[in-house]
Amino acid sequence: MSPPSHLPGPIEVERKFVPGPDVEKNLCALGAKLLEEITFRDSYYDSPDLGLTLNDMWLRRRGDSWELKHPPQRGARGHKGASTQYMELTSEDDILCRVSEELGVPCPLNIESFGLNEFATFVTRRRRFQLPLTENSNTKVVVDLDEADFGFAIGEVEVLVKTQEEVGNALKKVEEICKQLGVFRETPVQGKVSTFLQINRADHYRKLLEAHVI
Ligand code: V4E
Repeated sequence: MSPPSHLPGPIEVERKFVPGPDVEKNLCALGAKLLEEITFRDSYYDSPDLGLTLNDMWLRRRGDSWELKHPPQRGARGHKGASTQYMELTSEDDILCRVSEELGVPCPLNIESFGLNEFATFVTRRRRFQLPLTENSNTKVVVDLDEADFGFAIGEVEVLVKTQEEVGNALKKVEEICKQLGVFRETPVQGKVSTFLQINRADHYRKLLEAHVI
């Protein structure tokens, strides 16, 4: 048997949900604890020909930090059914390398030098809950309840794993928690960025739909 393939960063396995009126009561019933309440601005960037997002690469500035979300396997999409799996790079050097590779340009000294355009910017108020570990499962599960400043609310259940081999179990876990919270749906739920684009940048949104990125 081949050894597990270790990756440079964790894989975020997530499932989004529409937060109904009972979600907080159900979180409480499952023993969830409020970990933090934070507010942050995300600004997303792409090249003029949309060379990042059309390949499912999401470069953002969250507060003062750069972050890049991309599918764990090259050429693949990060969404499978209604769940998603993305790796997140937070080191500026790693982001520079990955973005320059994707855009087919030499690696500049800093991200600003790519000359990218901001295509979405919004503020999110996030309440993050953590579910207790149980006797049967020591998987850490986090639930975020987000409210964006353009009048959009979304929830997500998230498990972080280190290897591709762990993704299958993580997918089962997020589904199970969505069911326990009474928010499970078979069909994908659109997130903040997609909704922002649908409202504000219909052309970009249409291109992403046509490329099966969203
Ligand atoms: C990956 C992605 C986008 C980037 C934003 O990712 P998202 O998880 O929606 O944002 P957020 O604020 O919850 O990030 P976190 O704090 O958890 O790191 S925009 C579109 N995608 C692709 C995508 C997709 N195709 N389908 C679904 C259901 N979600 C995202």
